[in-house]
Amino acid sequence: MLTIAVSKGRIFEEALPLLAAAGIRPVENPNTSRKLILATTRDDIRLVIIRAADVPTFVEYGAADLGIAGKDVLLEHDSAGLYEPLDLGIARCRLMIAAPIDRKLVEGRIRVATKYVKSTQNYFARKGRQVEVIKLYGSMELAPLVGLSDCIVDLVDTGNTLRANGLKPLELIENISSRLVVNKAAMKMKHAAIDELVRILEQEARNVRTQEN
Ligand code: PRT
Ligand code: MG
Repeated sequence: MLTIAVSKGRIFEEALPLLAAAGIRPVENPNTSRKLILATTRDDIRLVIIRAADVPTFVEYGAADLGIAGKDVLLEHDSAGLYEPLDLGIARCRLMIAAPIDRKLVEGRIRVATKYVKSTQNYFARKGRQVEVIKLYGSMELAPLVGLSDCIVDLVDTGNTLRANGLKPLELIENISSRLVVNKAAMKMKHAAIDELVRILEQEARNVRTQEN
């Protein structure tokens, strides 16, 4: 039995066609079912439905053999305990610095509000810039509007959320997409099954990319 950890919402939706290529179709819809363990049309594969930020933890500890997680989440997690064999190319967005339209980023020490503390610290450290990082769990866009911070670091897709709050993107930190992650022990113990799945997902992710271009 292989257990795959996924989060509801955009990752689940975009992973469905990839999983279907491997014959994996959940027998229930996690958006309507309250079940956290979903059987699939393959009796050797089940899905566990967890919060996006918890996927690396479940996989690292072997509670799931595989998982699908955003690169943003993986960058915040110490991923020494995981293999990351595949970029699935789904749930794409950009990790960016953003600030109010009418404000320039001042020289010197600035305050940055974000959920992505590690990525933010690493980015500004690479630039040799002193910043004070303020950890938030959501609604980052609000922080510069009420004087909590000078700017934010957040994920941007269409840019609508920034625009709606009078913010503009300033700098790209990282292009983000979702990755397949694998538990290190499972990779050894269940090598044949995992290897086969990785190959199919890789091929299907490539097909999707070709269709897009
Ligand atoms: O929502 P929940 O609190 O349960 O957890 P989560 O926010 O971690 O999960 P979810 O499902 O919202 O996001 C899962 C993953 O999708 C993230 O880890 C990213 O890798 C990826 N992803 C892709 C995104 C976006 N695009 C995205 N646009 N995650 C979040 N957003 C948010 C962003 O934070 C901002 O609030 O959408 C808003 C910006 O979108 P635009 O289109 O207005 O620019
Ligand atoms: Mg969300």
